[in-house]
Amino acid sequence: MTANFDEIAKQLQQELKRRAVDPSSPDLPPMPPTDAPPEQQPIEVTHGNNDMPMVIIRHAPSSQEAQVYCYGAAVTSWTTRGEEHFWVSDQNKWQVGGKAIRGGIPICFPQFGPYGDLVQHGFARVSDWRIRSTTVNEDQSVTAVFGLTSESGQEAMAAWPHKFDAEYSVTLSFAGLETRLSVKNTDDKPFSFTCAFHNYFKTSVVEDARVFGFENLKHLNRLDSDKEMAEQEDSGAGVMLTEETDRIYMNAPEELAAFDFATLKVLKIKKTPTLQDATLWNPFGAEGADPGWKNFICIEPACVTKPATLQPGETWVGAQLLGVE
Ligand code: TA6
Repeated sequence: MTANFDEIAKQLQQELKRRAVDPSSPDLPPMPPTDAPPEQQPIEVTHGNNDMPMVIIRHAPSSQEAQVYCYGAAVTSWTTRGEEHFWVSDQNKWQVGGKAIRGGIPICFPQFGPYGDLVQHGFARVSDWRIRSTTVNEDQSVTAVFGLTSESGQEAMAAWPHKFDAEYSVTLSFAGLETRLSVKNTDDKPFSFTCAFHNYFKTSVVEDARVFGFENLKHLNRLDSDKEMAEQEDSGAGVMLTEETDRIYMNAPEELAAFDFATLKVLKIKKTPTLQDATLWNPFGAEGADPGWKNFICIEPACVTKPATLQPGETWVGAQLLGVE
């Protein structure tokens, strides 16, 4: 007998719909009622530090919460059962139009680092993004979408003469936190860009972290004029940071992980192939380092060594999914 896949797909869809609307479903915990106070709603549009506009996203069935500032579309907090997974500097001034928010997930776009004519890491992290939509999806995941276009006339964009429409969606689901950047070329000529999700993961102390997924990969050592370093043998113990480190691993695998020996926490990072590189950074107290450097490790899915090029009308998408165990 041939299986009728269309029929099975239809039934599955109906089942998902039923679960989304039926709070008594035994498999999925209920969402808060729609008349619950704002601080219990899946999406709360509010103000954060220094009265800056911010969105709080809540996925009550898995006790997750995330905070995203419109300035830089910066995710500054992600908690599971109240436990924070991002480091945020206590030196931040929290000013729209000021310095980029340091910590969480700054978006580096359309330039990673100093490689180009723009300000370090591009203008996305120092631009004011607009909230485009907020949605509770059928599978109970919750999404907030932010937009930034060349039409918004922000000062930091002046040095990049291209027309574009960028959309950044932040989703909480049973799988974890997903961030997704899509960039559309709305110009009549092609353009290229580099980018990264500059994740600042919180560590008990950075020396207790081990990073898995970088074994047997070449990397550029940014502390040595981007010298290409040979692959390191896989000892099975992960990469450990014991001194200032600033690397770009080329062709990094789609799954990476960080293990914290002090808390026994495993952080998993899945990334799309469009983010072919991944960086590893900690300043280890070097001159100018943030005083909080001991408590973070930056692992950043990135598109750096082969910039993305978009023809007029084309769209590029890069995403990461972060999970914790
Ligand atoms: O991704 C690592 C890196 O490019 C480092 O070289 C370091 O400069 C870091 O980002 C932070 O940059 P920022 O401009 O935020 O101080």
